[in-house]
Amino acid sequence: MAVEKIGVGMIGYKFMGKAHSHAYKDLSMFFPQAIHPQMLVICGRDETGVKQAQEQFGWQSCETDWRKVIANPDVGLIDINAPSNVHKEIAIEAARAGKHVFCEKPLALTLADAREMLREAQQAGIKHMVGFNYRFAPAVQLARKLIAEGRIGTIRHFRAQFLQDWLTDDQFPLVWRLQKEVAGSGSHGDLNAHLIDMAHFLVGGIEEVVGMSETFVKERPKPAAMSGLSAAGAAGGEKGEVTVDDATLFLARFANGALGSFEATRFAAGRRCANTFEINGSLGSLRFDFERMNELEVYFTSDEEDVQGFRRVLATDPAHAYAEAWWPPGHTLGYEHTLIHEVVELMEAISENRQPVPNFEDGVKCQQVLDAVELSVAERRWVKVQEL
Ligand code: SOE
Repeated sequence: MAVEKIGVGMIGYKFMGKAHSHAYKDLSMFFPQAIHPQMLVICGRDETGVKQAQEQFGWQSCETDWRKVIANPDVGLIDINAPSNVHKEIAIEAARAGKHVFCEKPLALTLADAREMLREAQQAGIKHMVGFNYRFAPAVQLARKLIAEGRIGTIRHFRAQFLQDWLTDDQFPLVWRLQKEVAGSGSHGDLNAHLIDMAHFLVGGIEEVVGMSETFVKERPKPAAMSGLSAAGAAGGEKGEVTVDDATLFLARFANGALGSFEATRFAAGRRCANTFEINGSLGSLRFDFERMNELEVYFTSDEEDVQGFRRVLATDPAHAYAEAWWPPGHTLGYEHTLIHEVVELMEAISENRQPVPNFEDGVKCQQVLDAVELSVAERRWVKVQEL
């Protein structure tokens, strides 16, 4: 049977644009049965920048007007990885045109916007996906399987951190990620969003939260040009206000009785992408650290007393998710593979005519917790997620 194809139009071409492009490019080599994405058109506002990305990433053409990408009859899937403030408008227009949508996280700037995106996507009957890529690390899939099989018993604690350090220099420029009207929030929407999704995936729904937040450096040099995480472009001289959080911490109570703690910061000197969780259950514990993403640390109370302790499982054997598509056991995977697995899920969902997971519903659930924490910070109180 001939493998199906789908034309992709991608809006955005920086860090995530490169990561998504790489996923579309490699997918068919390792997952030949999945629908083959055709990299038709990449879109960005800066003509020179997007042209360069087109050539470097391997797209057939480039465009500066996203509406033309949506209108292209050969495009069946719109991939949105531009800054968060444009997600909503593009996603809704794509859905109305009957195109499937793969949108980066956080889904929107606010819960109201995220709900509108979900509503429109459902009305249009398209497939929709949100980019919580860390779910797709085989070690995280293993954690989910062990929990589902009851191997660590009743979950008592979920303890998660996403620590970065790219803002420790107070001369780092005021990039779009530090502007509320473009990014929605700072470390909260960028990093806690991943932790919240991980908590939903592994533990379940969150009932109530209480949080605290800080912006340590309140003004930064305006960049010469918009840049992503790169410090290049600092113009020197004029400063502007940082309007998002540098760090946001919160506590949570899960519907199943478990307790959670979450910490997101861009000020953890020495921590580059320390996305970690530890889960303690009545029969054991699990620990994951993205910087060692092929490993899951496991502890089982049922082990003989004289050998009890955490042990390291390398999630690269045929028993582990996605492993057979890749290399022989022990040949490890990297960040980019989480994005390839994400796209595999999207392609399988399209061919099986079901919604991919995580989809806009998961994006809305995440946004609900994000907004509940912001309300808690503003009003200095516990907030029930259902209030929103
Ligand atoms: C920057 O803080 C960032 O690239 C996030 O935007 C990503 O979602 C996360 O995966 C890594 O850090």
